Amino acid sequence: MTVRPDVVGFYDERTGSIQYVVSDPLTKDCAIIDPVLDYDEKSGSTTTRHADAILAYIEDRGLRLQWILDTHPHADHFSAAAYLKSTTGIKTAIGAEVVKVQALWQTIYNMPELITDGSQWDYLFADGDRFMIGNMECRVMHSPGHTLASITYVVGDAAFIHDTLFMPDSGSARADFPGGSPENLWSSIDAILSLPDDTRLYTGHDYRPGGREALWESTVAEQRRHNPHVQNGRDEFMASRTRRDASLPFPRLMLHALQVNLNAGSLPSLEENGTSYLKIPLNAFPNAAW
Ligand SMILES: N[C@@H](CCC(=O)N[C@@H](CS)C(=O)NCC(=O)O)C(=O)O
Ligand SMILES: [Fe+2]
Repeated sequence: MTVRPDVVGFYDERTGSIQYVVSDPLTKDCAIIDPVLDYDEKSGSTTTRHADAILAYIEDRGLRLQWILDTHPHADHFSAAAYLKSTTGIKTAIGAEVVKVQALWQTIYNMPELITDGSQWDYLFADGDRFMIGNMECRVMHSPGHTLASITYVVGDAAFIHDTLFMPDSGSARADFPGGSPENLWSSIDAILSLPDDTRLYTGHDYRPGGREALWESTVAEQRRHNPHVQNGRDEFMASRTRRDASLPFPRLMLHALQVNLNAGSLPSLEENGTSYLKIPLNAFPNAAW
C-alpha cells in the first residue's frame, strides 16, 4: 500500500514561497521543507515569524521534528534552516551539488571566507539517497536546471518538486541563474512527470496569477494535461524558457539571499560593532534585465 504522508503548506506572501511540514500520520515524526527567514531589504531587518509559526504548528499537533530540509539554495528569500537548527538542534540537509553553487558564488561575491565543502549542513543528499521520516522512506531525486543543486524529495505518494514546475497555470521555474540550465530543467521535469499519475506534487512557489488564491498542490496527471510548458516537447520548452528568462529581472533579493543561503541560512558574522552586513557585487551582471 502506498504511504500517504500528511502535508501542510505555509505560504509566504512576500516572496510567494511555500514552506512545508511533511509528517508520518502513524509515528508523528516530521520534516520541515524550505523554511523562510523573513527579511525586509528596505530596513535590513530579519524576523523569525514564519519559522516560529511552523514550530508552533509542530508543537500543537504533537509532531516530532526529525529533519530541516532545503530543496535548493534559494535565490529569492533567506532560508530559516540555521535558525531552526539553532533553536531545535535538529539536523539540516540540502543537495550535495550545493558545493558547486558555493564555489560559483564564492567567486562572484569575492568571499574567500565562504566555506565551499557543504559542511554548513549536517547531510548532503545525492541522487538516489534514501532516509526515513518516522516509518516513511524518503527518496532523493537530483533535479537540477533551476539551480545546479536542486533536489526533489519523494515521500510515499508526495513529491516536493520546488522550483521545477509551478502550478499548471504558472508553467515552470526559470533556468538562467548562474549554473542554471533549461536542458537540465527539462530532464528534471521529465523525471518528475514519470512518477505515478496520482503523485501529489508540491511546488516551491506560487505567484498567484491574475490575483487568484495561493495554490501549491497538483498531481502528475494534472501537470501533464494542463501545464503549457510540458505540452510541446523539449526543443520548444528550451526555446521558450530561454526567451522568457532573458526578459526576467533578477529576483529582488537574489544578491542578498545567496550569500546567506550558501551558508545554510546563517547571517554573516557580527562585526566588532555588533552588526552583521551583507555584501552586494556591483555591475557583476551587466546583461541582467532590469
Ligand atoms: N518577482 C520575484 C521573482 C522571483 C523569481 O525569479 N523566482 C524564480 C524562482 S526562485 C522563478 O522561477 N520565477 C519564475 C518567473 O518569474 O517566471 C522576485 O523578485 O523575488
Ligand atoms: Fe528558487
